[in-house]
Amino acid sequence: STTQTPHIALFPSAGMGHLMPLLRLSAMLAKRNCIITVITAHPTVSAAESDHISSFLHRNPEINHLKLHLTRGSLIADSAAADPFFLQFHLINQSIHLLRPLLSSSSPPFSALFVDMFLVARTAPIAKDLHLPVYVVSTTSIEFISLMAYLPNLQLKLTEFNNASAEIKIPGLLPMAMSSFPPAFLDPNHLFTSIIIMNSQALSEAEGILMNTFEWFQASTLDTLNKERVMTSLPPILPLGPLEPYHIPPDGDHHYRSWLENQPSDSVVYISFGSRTAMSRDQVRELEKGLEKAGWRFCWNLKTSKVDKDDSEDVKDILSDFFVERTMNKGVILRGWADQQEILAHPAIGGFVSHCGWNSVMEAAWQGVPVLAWPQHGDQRLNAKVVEDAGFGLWERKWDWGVDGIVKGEEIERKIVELMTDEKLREGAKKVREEARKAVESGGSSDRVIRDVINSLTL
Ligand code: BUP
Repeated sequence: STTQTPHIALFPSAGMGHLMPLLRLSAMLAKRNCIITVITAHPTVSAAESDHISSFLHRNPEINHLKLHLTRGSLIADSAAADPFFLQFHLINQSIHLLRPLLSSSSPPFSALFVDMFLVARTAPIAKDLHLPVYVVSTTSIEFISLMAYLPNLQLKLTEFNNASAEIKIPGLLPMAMSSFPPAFLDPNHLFTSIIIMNSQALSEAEGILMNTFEWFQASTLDTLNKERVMTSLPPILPLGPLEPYHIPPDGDHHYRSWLENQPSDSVVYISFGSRTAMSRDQVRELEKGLEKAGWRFCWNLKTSKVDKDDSEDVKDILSDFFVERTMNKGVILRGWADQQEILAHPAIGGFVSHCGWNSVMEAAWQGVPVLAWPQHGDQRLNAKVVEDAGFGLWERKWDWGVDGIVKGEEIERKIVELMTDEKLREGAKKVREEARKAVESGGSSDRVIRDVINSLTL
């Protein structure tokens, strides 16, 4: 057989947490001489997504782009109330027949489809029909993918488990507390749950799951799942992370960059709850108190709505006057999109208060920044556990998901001080960084996985 350059179609779903990892993977594959076409659904939910797609393509002119124009078909009954990102997953799936012409008319022809985990069920049959191998791109942890894959089995017995202290045993993983599950999983009619159930059953259609993690980071879990094949519904898990971050210079005035330049090393706490978590006003007040009392410098990525287009309020209307006055020289507040990986890479950053979206976890690992885990929803509790187990994070379980209501300023103060002063944690984070870099360098475990995947497409 002749060796040829593979042409790979990458198809992300909705939200920055799904878009960024697929674009990172696209850039990595393009560097390794694959021909890359990114397929994106339009219109996007957030301005961050459309802006980012444009800048990314502008900076990577060798990457091709195809648009899938969503048809506003039949909306589901409670669409007004539904999470706009879940609704978008649903809309993309409804318009999925538009994918076939995009996949079949390309020149050179495609060699494979790499698709987001939330789109595999509807795209795999199309790809198979066109004789294209499918790889799933995971945007979450192994733990959450495994839970997804196992969810159809659990659904049958959910009433039995309807008890927060119960533990669930998923083959190949340590027992998980029922409280780690997204509460939506208890409701099979929830849009998020139904999307996950549909896609989890199709995971086995894929040649493998490309996972943003690395061998050293989760060695024993990978071993059990891949070697002992305890979960038949999962194809091989292919750890090729941390996905290499790229830098896109932000437009406009970003005073945080010059501010960071003037701070001593390891002196600043970076706070972010990701691209789609809006914090309540009461919780913002307590976080203000905690930050002020803790006394460390801070860089706070503040979001007050789920979709960025709605983030129109002025910082002055969100934060209290007292806080702004008293901490003026101590910190910066970020509004709008910032380059998080660039912030985490800055030597001034000494700790990260994070919701533990999986991309954020991997970025913290890549940069060796200790994490204070404060999961909010979805996969984040399971991710927080991974951070804690890997020895570079603290996790106060009773804070999660408002279990005890609003977390008080004094508690936040105590944990931030711990985060910034715990030497063991800092050492742990350095070690994780070191191993992460080893994994992606030439001959490292993740480098070998990428090579193998590319090779499998050139034969
Ligand atoms: Br906010 C923000 N700049 O201002 P996660 C986020 N990011 O670069 P999420 C920025 O978006 P899901 C900002 O570095 C990460 O790569 C951040 O993904 C970047 O959380 C990504 O961390 C966010 O996985 O997504 O957004 O909650 O819901 O899919 O977990």
